[in-house]
Formats: sequence, C-alpha cells, structure tokens
Amino acid sequence: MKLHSLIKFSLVLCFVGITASQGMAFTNIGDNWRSNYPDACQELQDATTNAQNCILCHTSGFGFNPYGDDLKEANNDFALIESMDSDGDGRTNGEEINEDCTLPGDPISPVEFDSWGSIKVLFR
Ligand SMILES: [Ca+2]
Repeated sequence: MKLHSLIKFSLVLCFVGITASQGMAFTNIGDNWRSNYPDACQELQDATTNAQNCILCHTSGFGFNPYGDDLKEANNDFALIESMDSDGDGRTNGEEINEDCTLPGDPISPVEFDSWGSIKVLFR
C-alpha cells in the first residue's frame, strides 16, 4: 500500500515538473522574442505574453499558427525566418514585425488591433 502511494506521488511530481518546465520554456521564447525585437510595436510585444494568449505564435493553447510552426522548425531562430512570409499575406515576417505592426502568423491581422498598424495595412 505504501509503495502504491509512493508511485502515485512520484508520478504527480513528474507531471508537475514537466508542466512547469514547458511553461518556463514557453515564457522564455516570449522573453527572447521581445529581447530580439525591442523596437517592435507594443501590440506585438503584448502578443508574446500569456495575457494575450501568446497569439504571436499560437492559435489556442499549445497549437501553433504558421509563424509559430516556422519558428519551431527553425529551432526558435528568429532571424532565420524573417525573410519568410509565414502567413502568406505578401509581407515577410520581418516586415510585419519591424514595419507593419501586424501578426506574422495571421494573414488577416491587424483586424484585432486598434492601432496605427491597422491604418497602415489599408494603404499597402
Ligand atoms: Ca506575412
């Protein structure tokens, strides 16, 4: 009986440890992204946080949008995918991040933004 409880306790600890480490990795990618793009607009900076569901790379939960898929395939090397157009909207990821203030993994962004980026996209 004690061995059974010990095994259960160990499994719970493993689950908590794995979940915590995934959360930390998730956060570190967002931190790394913000460090790599300190001049990106505030909407994109916010899109890398849990408060905005990390919509820069994710669709929902741990699902990835096209930019997140490309970033994952590039082993989280942001520069490697800057010249790509992950969402197929005609603008490279680098242009969307550094110039447009639009989500590089969402071809219809910045519909959800109420900012200069949403005005700029009308004149492309
Ligand atoms: Ca694009």
